[in-house]
Amino acid sequence: MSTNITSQNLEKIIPDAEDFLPLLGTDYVELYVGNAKQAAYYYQTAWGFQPIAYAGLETGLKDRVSYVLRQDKITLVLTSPLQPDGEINKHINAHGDGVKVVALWVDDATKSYEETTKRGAESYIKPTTKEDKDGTVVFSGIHTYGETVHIFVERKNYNGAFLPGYKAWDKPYTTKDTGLKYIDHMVGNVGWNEMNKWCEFYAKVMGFAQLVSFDDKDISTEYTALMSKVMSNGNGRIKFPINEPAEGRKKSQIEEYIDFYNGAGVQHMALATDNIIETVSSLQDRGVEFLTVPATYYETVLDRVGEIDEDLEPLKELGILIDRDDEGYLLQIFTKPVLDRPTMFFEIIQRKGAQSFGKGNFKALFEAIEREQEQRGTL
Ligand code: TYF
Ligand code: FE
Repeated sequence: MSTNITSQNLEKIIPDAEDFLPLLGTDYVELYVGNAKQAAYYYQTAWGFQPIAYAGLETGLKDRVSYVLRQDKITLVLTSPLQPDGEINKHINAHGDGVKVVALWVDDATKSYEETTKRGAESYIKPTTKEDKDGTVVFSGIHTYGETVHIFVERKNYNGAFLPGYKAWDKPYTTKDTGLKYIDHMVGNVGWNEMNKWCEFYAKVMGFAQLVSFDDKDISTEYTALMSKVMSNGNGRIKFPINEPAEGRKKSQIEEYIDFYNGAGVQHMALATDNIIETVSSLQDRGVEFLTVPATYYETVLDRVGEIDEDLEPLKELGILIDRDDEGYLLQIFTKPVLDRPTMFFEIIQRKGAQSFGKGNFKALFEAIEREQEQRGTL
C-alpha cells in the first residue's frame, strides 16, 4: 500500500523495491476540443508550440481530426469530432474542452496494461500494435478519475513524426517558442471525499507513493477550501497532485470546477521553464492572461523566502510568485482558465532547488482565484 516518502529520498526508495510500472515520462496530453484547428492556432500563436503531426480527412480518417504540437518535451494533441454523436462529442458536451488523455511513455505497453489491470485498473484500450513505414508503436490504456484516461505508449521501435496514422505537419506558419521545457506536474480535481480513493488508485494500481512535501495541503485548510495530496511515480518524473473540495468560508474553487466540468478532470498542467521572466513576458505579450496578487505581496515576500538570484522588480511587474522549502526556492505563476468554462488553467514554474508546490503562496493564490470566482458569481 501507500508508503510515505519525501522528495529527498524519492530516488532512493522506489528503485530498490520492484517498480512494476516504470515510466519514462509524459508522452503526450490530448484534449478533446470543439474546434481543433483554432485551438492549434492558439497554442502555436500564444504559447509558442510548433506544428508536428496531423491526422484527419487527408490521412483517411472520417470521424475526427487531430493536430499535434510540441515545445521541447511537451506534446499536445488537439482532437475534434467531424461527425455528430460518438465518444468525442459526448465528452465535449459534458465537459467542454478538456484533457481526455494523459499518455505515459513506457518501454513495455503490454506489461504496463497487465500490471495495472491485474491490480484493478479498468481497461480503456487493450494492448494494440500499429505500424507504418516509420516503425511500430504498441499502446494500451486504462481509466482514471472522471472520464480521463492514461494511455501507455511504447515507441522504442518508432521514428515517425508522432504515431502511426499521423503525417508530419509541415505548416509554413511557425512562432518563436516561449521557453517551456517539460510538464512538471498535472493536477486532478476529484469529487467530495474522493481524494483518498484516487490516491489509493495511484498507489495500488500504478505503484505511486505519496510525496510528503513541505507543503502538504491537508494542514492548510484556512484559506484553501480544498485538500490535496501529491502522488509521484518511482523515479519522480510523473507527479500527480489530487485535489478534492473542502468546506471553507467560500465556495471551493474545486467545487466550481466540478460543477462546470461536470465531474472530475485535469485542473492544471504545470509547465517548467529555465527562465520564468522571459517565458511569462512573452506569454503576456501574446495575450495569455495571468492571475494577479496585490502589490503588498512583494513588500514582504523576501522576508519570507530570503535571498533569490532574480531582481524583485520584474517578478513584481509580471506577478510571479516565490516560495522556498528546505531544498531551495521556486518561482510560479498561474493563468486564468484558458477555456470558456472556468475549468482548466496552466501554471508556469521554475524550480531552483525546491521540489515542493508553493505552499507559501496558497493564501495569495487562493485569494486571487476567489476574486475571479466573485466576478463570475460562483463564490
Ligand atoms: O499544484 C499545486 O499543488 C500548486 C498549488 O487549486 C495549487 O500549483 C493547488 C491547488 C490549486 C491551485 C494551485
Ligand atoms: Fe501546481
